[in-house]
Amino acid sequence: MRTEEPRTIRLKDYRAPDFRISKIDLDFVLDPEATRVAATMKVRRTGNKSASLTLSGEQLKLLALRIDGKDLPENSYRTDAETLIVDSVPDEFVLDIFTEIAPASNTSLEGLYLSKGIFCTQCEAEGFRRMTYYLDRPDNLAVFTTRIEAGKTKYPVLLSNGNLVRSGELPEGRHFALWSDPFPKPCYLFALVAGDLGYIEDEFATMSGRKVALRIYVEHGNEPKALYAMDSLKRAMRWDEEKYGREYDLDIFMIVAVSAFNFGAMENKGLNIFNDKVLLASPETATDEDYARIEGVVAHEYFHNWTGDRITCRDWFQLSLKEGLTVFRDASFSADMRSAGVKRIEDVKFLRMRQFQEDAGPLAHPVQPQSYITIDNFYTATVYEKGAEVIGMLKTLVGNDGYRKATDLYFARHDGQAVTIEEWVKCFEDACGRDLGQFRLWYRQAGTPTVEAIGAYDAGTRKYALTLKQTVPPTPDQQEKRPMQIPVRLGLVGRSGGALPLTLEGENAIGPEERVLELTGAEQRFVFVDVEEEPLLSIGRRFSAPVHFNAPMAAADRAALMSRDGDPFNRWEAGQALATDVLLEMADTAKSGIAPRPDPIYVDAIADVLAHAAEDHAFAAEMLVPPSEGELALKMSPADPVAIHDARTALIRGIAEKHREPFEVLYRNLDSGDPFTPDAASAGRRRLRNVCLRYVSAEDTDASARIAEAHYRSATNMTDMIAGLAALSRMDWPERETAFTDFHDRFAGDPLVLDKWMGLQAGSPLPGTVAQVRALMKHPAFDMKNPNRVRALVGAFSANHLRFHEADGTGYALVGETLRDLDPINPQVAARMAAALENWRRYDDARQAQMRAELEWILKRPGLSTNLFEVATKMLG
Ligand code: 0A1
Ligand code: ZN
Repeated sequence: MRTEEPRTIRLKDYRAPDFRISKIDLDFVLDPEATRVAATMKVRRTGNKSASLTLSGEQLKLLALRIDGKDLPENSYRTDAETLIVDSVPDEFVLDIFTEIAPASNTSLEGLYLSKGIFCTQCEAEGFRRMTYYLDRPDNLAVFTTRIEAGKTKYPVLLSNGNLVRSGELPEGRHFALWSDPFPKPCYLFALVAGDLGYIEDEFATMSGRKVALRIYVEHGNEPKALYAMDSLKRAMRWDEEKYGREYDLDIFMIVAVSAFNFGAMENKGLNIFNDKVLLASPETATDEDYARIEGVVAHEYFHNWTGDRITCRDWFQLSLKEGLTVFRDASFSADMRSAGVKRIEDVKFLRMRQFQEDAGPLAHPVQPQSYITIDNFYTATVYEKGAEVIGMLKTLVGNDGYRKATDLYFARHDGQAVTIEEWVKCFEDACGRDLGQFRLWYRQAGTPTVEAIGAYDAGTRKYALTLKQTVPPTPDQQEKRPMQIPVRLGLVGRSGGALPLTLEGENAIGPEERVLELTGAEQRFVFVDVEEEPLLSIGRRFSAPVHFNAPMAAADRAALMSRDGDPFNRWEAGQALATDVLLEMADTAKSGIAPRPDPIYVDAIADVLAHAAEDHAFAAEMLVPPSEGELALKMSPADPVAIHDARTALIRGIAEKHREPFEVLYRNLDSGDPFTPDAASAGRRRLRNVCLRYVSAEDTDASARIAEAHYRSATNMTDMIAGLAALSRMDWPERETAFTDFHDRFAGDPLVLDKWMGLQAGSPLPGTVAQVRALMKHPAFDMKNPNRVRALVGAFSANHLRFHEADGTGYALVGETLRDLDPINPQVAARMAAALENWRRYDDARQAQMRAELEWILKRPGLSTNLFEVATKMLG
């Protein structure tokens, strides 16, 4: 049990620092057990005359301190576990700090650590303080130079931010490199890499004609697997010039892929560091999903160069300033590279699964949080994905031209600064002449609003009156909520399928076929005139706001929208809404012990999807996948994992049975036999064929197992292999074992591929999955110290809705135990994985009690990290 309560940091307490460090020269003498760090800083007092200099530092051995070249006597400064305080310092001085650190025993992967023998750093959010004492806060911008010294054989490559100034040989087989970054930056963007790495190289000519060298460093042998990332990088660089007018600024841009990394990747200035999972790809080892992810993350980190690095955050409460905006930018890029409609569907699915769940539970917080214990816990779906939705709404409200004017103003006004979300919004007000007072609530109010839409048609007057009501639910710390400004994009669809013009009462000209209403009050009425027939309401097109759109509608009307809505996103949405209604009813039936049967309205509506599948493979694939078990659980109270699973399985079997022939024909015809290319069209074709596999093997009989095995055996790329294995993972037939063994033996040397093998087993609905996961935790490829391994196995298991919520509590025990074991090794990752339990109040009493017990047990652990303490306490709170 913790003895002292960790401190809560609040936005309202923000104060500018009393000192500024404008320049820092770092010198690293690398050694796995004892790295020496010498830091020389130019310090100037900018605030309170009598303030002591307080710097942050953790897990440091302080060797010496000098002010203006003179050693400081020990009685003139103090240190504790988190700070260094020096009293009575001059107004301007040079501070030298000499520290020693032990990268080899750093398992938290914050600060300087070793990943497979490669030195690398992770400084966001507060890792820099694990190398030296510093003003480790994003509002201190300094110019960095970095000298790195190490043994040449083991560490031939020495990298840091900026441009290489000099490098050379030293006695005793050692060498050095000196890097200089001319752009002032906060220390969270600092990076250092040293190791034996191979690389690929390319060049980019910027819009003003400057040549930029591009390098991606990987483990030797992996060079070809970095080519797709390089291609993505060049496309992202061009896109940012064309769409945002942003040009790259240094002479070189480098990416390094490492195997041990807490997140996806990191936007360090000029030296991005990537988790190898989101960088390496080849047709034999990566799925289409991996390719798309790599393209998106490479773009995301590159885009941070302007939205994050050149303009950074004043404090960590402004995190969404860079993250929400950069996610919005990478999503727009992916939409331009691939199918915009399908990308939007994928993003909304993710938002609903992760962010809506977070927003409805004990960890709910606004896009701009007001307090935290550790900022690491706020790299959340709310800050990232809801933050991106907020930017999307701004763009909808001010239009494309207004958006470009506002972002141009933002870059011009704030380049080189550490700013706030408020300053970002102000740019929109100034550039577009709008008052966004109410809009700001999107940053401050947590909780997912519900927009209820009731339409009434009067055939006599040919008017359609639409009443929109909004409610924002109470969330922890925020009981009272005010109405938000919600852009509602909508259309009216005629019974025969045509779009009806949207003319509001009082307008002279005939209105457009789609428009955006601004809902600002708790309830508002919009009257459309000259509506020639009773329309079907298509509301929330392209998901115009991160809300629950609630428009009651007959099943037959939803089925009509599924095939006729002019907006593809809402065709998909209508299908999801109908499937959800059908599945929830089936789950209710299943609960009472009766075999559930699907509503024929939905099953029949699938015929139209199949008939039009050739028009857009990827879109058809999305239309054919009913909401996941996890998504359904968010809509059922209490959620019943077994009933939900049985209902969904029965629905898929019902659809398969009804449309057997078209599924078989599609499945056969989509097999092109062409060699693999990662482009969107080929990926879409594979995706649809693999969804068809789900249906043609739906019965899970021995014949199904043979189909799935044949699919696996004939696959020529990882996407298809995984689809075959995923089908087999549901089936208790010998083919399953044979195929999994075959896969294991083929990829035994490739941890990233074995992760997929582990994940599929952890996601199996078969009984015995808990035991299987426990067995896999003893597999030689499993490593508690590598976050990718833990996420692939235990993370995948906690997303297995049926087996994680096993009635006997063994699933919870497995995850609870893992969290307790992982916490002392890597608290950041442990705290993130604890989100598996955030929903505990949504289940029946018995399951609630078991999950609660796991959380209580976590809190009793001696030496618990503040990371896990914060999330577990809030979950129980
Ligand atoms: N800024 C990175 C994400 C990131 C955040 C924290 C990290 O370590 C604690 C690492 C990476 C991004 O948005 O890509
Ligand atoms: Zn980011």
